[in-house]
Amino acid sequence: MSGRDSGIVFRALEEFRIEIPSWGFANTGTRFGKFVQPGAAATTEEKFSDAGQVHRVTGVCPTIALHVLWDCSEGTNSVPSIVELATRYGVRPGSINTNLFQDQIYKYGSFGNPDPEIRKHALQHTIDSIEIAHKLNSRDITMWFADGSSYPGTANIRRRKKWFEEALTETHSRLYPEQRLLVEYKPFEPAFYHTDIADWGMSMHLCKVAGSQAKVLVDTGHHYQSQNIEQIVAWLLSENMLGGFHFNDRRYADDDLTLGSIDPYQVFRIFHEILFFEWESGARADIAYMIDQSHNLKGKIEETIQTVTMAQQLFAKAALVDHVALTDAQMKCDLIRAESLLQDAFNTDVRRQIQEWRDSKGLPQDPLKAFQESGYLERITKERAERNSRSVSSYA
Ligand code: RM4
Ligand code: MN
Ligand code: MN
Repeated sequence: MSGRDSGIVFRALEEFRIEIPSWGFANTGTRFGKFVQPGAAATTEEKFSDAGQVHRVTGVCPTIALHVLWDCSEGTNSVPSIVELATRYGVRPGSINTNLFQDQIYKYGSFGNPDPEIRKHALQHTIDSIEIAHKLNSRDITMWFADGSSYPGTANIRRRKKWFEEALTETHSRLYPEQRLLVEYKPFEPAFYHTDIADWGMSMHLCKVAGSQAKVLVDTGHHYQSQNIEQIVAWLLSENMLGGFHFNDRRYADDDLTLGSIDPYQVFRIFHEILFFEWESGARADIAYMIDQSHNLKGKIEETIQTVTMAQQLFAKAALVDHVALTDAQMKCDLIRAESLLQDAFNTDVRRQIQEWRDSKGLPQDPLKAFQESGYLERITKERAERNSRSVSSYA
């Protein structure tokens, strides 16, 4: 690798950070049942502890995303204990995720529910989440809605849109000045006929109605098959409406597989659009990189480390694209040269430079190996196995 390229990889790694989800360490499954892992985390403390291990060996995951109902069961009263966990395990709370999909009252929706009392209840949960975020010094409040309908004719789509506009505007008015509201979209599931925020256009519309601190959150698994996600990213960037990502990979739908396990070139193309935009505009895009995966089968901590190191590699590769040459080739419609510039960058092996960067930071060259040799997994497996074996995994 040339000196120019090594320098670029180093600089890219200096700026790259990615947030890990607390729920990535807990037992998860499919709608047919949960698969229990003996070492899975069941408490917020265990999630912080596991996240701390990922940060310890990678050095690039200083924050953990929290899900309000799962991690802050006592609302704002949970704040002191979370602050304590953050200090103890060396990872700060990151984005705060509202939960408007789990409680029975949300069977027919939250912000889109025809019942004004339920809409009010959902709004109160959101306001509480903003307060929790503020007390934890978390900037981003992330909202994903399961709202929608499963049979034609059963919901008034336009009215529900209006209720969303109202509730998100109210939510936005409660934000603290430094906070952001990130609004996620998803085409289907759990609703199978219409979903209230089904795509980036709907999310962007609602964000624009709500106010300037609201931005779109792109979950890479939340698109139809073969949709061009990097084009969506480019459009959102040019509209200053891209707030962040939930990274994961997919083969069929919202599969929540390991990032880059199916289509690493797509993640590379997404990073390329961001870095190309930054080069062209001369400004850093204010984007939260987050992981949102469901580690059903592979060891959760190991899979998280695998994801983080893959993200680093793809980001570093994307940084290698020669923007001056690419612009020139694009303007001259030199298709072969333009495409080759992307392919050459993607095909560059950056692993050696990443190891050198880790070395320079006093981090293990091989984070996965360092974790596997640490004895941590054996220890938590011993500590948690008995309890986890008693956890309910079936719906019967
Ligand atoms: C959803 C969505 C949200 C996440 C939940 C658990 O599919 O991706 O971001 O909070 O799952
Ligand atoms: Mn998500
Ligand atoms: Mn999802």
